[in-house]
Amino acid sequence: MSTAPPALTHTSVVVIGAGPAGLVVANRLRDSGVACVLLEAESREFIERRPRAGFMEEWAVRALAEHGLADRILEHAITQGEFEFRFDGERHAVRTAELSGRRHFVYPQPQLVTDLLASYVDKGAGDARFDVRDVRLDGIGGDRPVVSYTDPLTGSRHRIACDHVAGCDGARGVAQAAIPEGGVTVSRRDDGVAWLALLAQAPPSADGVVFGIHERGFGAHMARGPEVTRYYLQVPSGDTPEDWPHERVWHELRIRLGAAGAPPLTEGPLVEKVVLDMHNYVVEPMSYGRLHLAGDAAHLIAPIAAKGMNLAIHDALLLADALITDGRGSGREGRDQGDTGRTGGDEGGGDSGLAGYSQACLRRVWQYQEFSQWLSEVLHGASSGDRFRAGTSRARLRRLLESGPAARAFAGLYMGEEDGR
Ligand code: RFL
Repeated sequence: MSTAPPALTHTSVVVIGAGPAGLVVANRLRDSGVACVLLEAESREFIERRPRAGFMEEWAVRALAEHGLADRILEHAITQGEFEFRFDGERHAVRTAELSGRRHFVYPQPQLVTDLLASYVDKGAGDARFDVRDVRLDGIGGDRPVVSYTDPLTGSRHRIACDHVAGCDGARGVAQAAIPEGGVTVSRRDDGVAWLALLAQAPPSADGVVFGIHERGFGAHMARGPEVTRYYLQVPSGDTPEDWPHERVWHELRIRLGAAGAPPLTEGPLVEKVVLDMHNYVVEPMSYGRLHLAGDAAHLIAPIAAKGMNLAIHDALLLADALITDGRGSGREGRDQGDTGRTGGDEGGGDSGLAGYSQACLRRVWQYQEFSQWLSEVLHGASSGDRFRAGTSRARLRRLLESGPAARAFAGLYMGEEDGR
């Protein structure tokens, strides 16, 4: 990368955000010869360490593998095919692999980001710019958008004209906010609870996932690796991590995850402690003019059913395909010189791939949002303080433990269907 690029450069696609969504889009475009520039607000070192998701659905791993992006996952990830509910002091195994024919891959998100960066930047010599400041989008409703940013080293402003912008900058990015009032509809739902998300430097105390359902609140255990375990504790909205010192966390986890015959929890230092407000939103449509949102920028889903990263990958694969088709259709493959751009400013993308992008993603998005809401009620009903909700959520739980068809339907959704049903 030149240290002094001209004031206005041109590319086919500017990808904003180097999370799973942006990195999958950038890798696919680079591999298909579509010119793109990837802009990331944080440093490479930071995003390679930021802890988040851990579960990948099998279809997502297979889809990445088809594009040569899953070698390390297939080599290193462990797979899981069952989990446990604990309530009333008893343990109930749910054999999700047996019920659905699919497994979860346990692969930490920072590791996936590291792999995708290595593939795009180191192996593919893709154009990625880190630590960029004040990213701005202009002209997204027209046919030649411009993305500008400030270079952190020189302080100078750069402008990139492009055919399309992939807005992959997560829930707090600038892409969604750049859409003018009324351009899209945002539907929101607040689960009304908060979770304390914890990473413990301690070996797992069970083989995989344990969901503890308790009238004091929900608690969870998720094996992440031989020395690291993720835990969650439902906490009152408004609580801060400081309200939850080490002793209080472990005391509460022991109560909520306790059951006859369960091995004791192995304690360890809490290396991450964040409070998550469990809320959800969906932006419809996911495209506005030449801006196409993907991942958390387009839809946030509380990590109740571990769906967010999987949806981000799904969007990214579809968006990349549509952008590649668009690039081929208009003969712009590999173009890095500007022209006057297309005419006709096709709102939402005039080409069939891009025109269908939003609808193709939203089907899976709404399926996963619905499943997450359903599971949220199962997990939080007991502690709602409402006897009626506690009763109905217990009935849901019993049904899925006692009825074969209900268990199979649940496992299919929990593990993620190939076609997003
Ligand atoms: P990301 O990962 O947030 O990446 C967005 C990137 O954009 C950058 N950015 C900007 N760049 C340039 N200019 C700007 N103005 C920018 N503003 C932001 C950010 O620095 C970042 O690098 O979004 P993406 O790619 O859409 O991926 C979404 C996933 O990260 C998210 O859905 C998951 O982490 C959710 N999630 C889980 N999903 C799963 O599928 N399985 C899980 O097991 C799972 N566990 C979790 C989770 C999320 C969690 N938290 C922290 C909310 C567990 C937790 C605790």
